Amino acid sequence: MQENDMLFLGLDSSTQSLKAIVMDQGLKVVYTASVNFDTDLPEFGTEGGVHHGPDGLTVTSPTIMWVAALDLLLKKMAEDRFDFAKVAAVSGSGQQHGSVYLKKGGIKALNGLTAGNSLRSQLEECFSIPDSPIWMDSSTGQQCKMLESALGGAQAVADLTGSRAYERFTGNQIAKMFQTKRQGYEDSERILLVSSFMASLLVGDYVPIDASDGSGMNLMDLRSKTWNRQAIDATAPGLEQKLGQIVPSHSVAGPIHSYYRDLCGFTRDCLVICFSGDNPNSLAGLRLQRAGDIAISLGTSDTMFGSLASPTPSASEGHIFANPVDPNGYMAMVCQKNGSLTRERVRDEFAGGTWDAFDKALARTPAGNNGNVGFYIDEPEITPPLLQTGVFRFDASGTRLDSFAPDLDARAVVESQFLSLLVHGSNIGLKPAGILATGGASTNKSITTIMSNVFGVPVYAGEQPDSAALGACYRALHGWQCNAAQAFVPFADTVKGAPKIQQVATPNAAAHAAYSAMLDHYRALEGSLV
Ligand code: XUL
Repeated sequence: MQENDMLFLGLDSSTQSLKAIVMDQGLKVVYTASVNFDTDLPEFGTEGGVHHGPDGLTVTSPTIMWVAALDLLLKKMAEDRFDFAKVAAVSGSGQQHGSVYLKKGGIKALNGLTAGNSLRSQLEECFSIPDSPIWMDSSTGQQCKMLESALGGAQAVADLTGSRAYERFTGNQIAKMFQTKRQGYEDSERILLVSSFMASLLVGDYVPIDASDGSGMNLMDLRSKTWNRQAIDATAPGLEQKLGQIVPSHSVAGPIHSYYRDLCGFTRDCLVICFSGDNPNSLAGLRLQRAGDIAISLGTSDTMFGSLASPTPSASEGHIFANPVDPNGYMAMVCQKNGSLTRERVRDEFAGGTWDAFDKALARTPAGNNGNVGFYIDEPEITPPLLQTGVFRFDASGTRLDSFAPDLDARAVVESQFLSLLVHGSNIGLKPAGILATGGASTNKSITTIMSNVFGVPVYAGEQPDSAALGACYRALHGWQCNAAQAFVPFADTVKGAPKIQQVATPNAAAHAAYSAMLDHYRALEGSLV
C-alpha cells in the first residue's frame, strides 16, 4: 500500500441501515454505499429495521440481518469496483445499547470464516438468542428497579456508571435475558454490543468493547473504565466472562480476517480499529473538542451531546459516557426517542405529507405557536420520561385539547422536541455556545431555524450529514495513527485538515425571547405529564 494512497473506511450499523463511508488521508470523502434493512433485505420483514413485540415495549432486530447486510454491502462495493486494497484501517459505529448473544462455538465459526460462502450462511446458527434487543426496547423496567435497589438508588447507579438505570441500557437487557431466556443466557459464550459485534465480524474473533460504547450498559465504572463488580453481580451470574475486556476506543481490535482478503482484496496490513456507539462516533465526526461545542443529531432518535472534562452524572436525565477520542475525557448526552419518525408521522398526518408542505405550515405559524404546546409520544419516551404513548396538546392557558388546527401540530412537534432538549441538556451541563446540527433533518432550513431560535445560538451543519459514519472514518485514521506512532496522538491533530462547517441559522432575538418566555409554561406542562 502506497503511504499517500491510503483510504479509511467507516461503517455505520444503525437501526435502519448499514452504511459505508470512505475517506482519503486528506479527510476527503471519496465513496459511500449503503444497505437499507427494510427495502434491501425484505425477507426479514422489519419496519424501520426492527420488530415490535406484542407487549408494545419489546423491540428487537434479527441479529443475522446485520450479518446479511454486511454481505450485501461488500457485494455492492465490489460491483462499484471499490479498491479494497487501499484501505489501511476500518472502524465503525453501531446503534448503542443493542446486544448480540453468541452461543458456545461462535468463536470457532468466526475464526474459520472462508470465502466462497456468505457470512450469513456461515454464522446463521451461531446465536444463542437470535433476536437482539435494541435501544428502542423499554421492556426492562423491573430489571432497572432491581439494579437501582442493589446499588443504592438511581443516583448511586448514575454516579458509578454515568447514567441511572435505563430500560434500553445493555446490562438491564442482559438481566432480562437471564431471567426470561435462561437457557439462551447460559448458552452464550460471548455477549457483544452491536458495535463490537460488527468489529468481531471483520476480525473473525471476539473483540473487546470500547470504553465509550461500554458506558451505555449500566455495567462499567465510568472513571476506571473497568466492569463494576457490584453492577455485574446484580445483573447476572458469570457475566464478566461473557463480556470480555473493555479497551480505549482508539485501540486496534485486530487485523482484518483472511475472509475479507480472499473475498474482496483487503490487504494483510488492514487494521480494524475498535468500533464504538453512534453517538460517540458522531462526537468524533463533528469534531466537538471544546466544552460548549454542542451537537444535536436529528435521526431516528434526537440526541444532544458534547465533550466534558469532568462528569456530573444525574439520576433524572441524560448520560455521561467515556469520550471516544480522548481516553481521559467524557461526553454528555441527552436522548429523545421520538425524533425523525415522529416528525414524519406528524408531517404525513397534519402537513400534507411533504417537507415542502410542512415548511409552509411552519411559515404560517409564529415562534412559540401562540403558547400552544404538544407532546408527540409515538414511542415510550426517554426524555422527558413519558412511558404512556399518545399526543398531549395544551393551549396557552394549560388546558388540554383534543386537537389543534393542523398547522399548529407541525410547529408544536418541532418546538416541544427542542424545548425539551434545552431544559434537560442544561440540567447536565450542556450549555451551547453554538450548535452543530446533524442527521437527516439537519438539511431542513425551517427545522434548524427553530433550533437556533429556541437555544438563542447560531446553528451550523457539516457538508457530510452522516456524522456517525464519518466519525468512524476519522477514528479509523486516528486509531491507525496511534498504532503507527505507538503512542496516543491528539485527535485534534488527526482532524485538523477537515472541511470548515457552514453556519445555517442565526437566532432571531424576538423569536428567542418568545421561547425563553414560554419555558416555565413548557416545564409545567411537561411536569403535569411525567
Ligand atoms: C442513545 C440511544 C440512541 C441510539 C440510536 O442512548 O439510545 O441514540 O444509539 O442508534
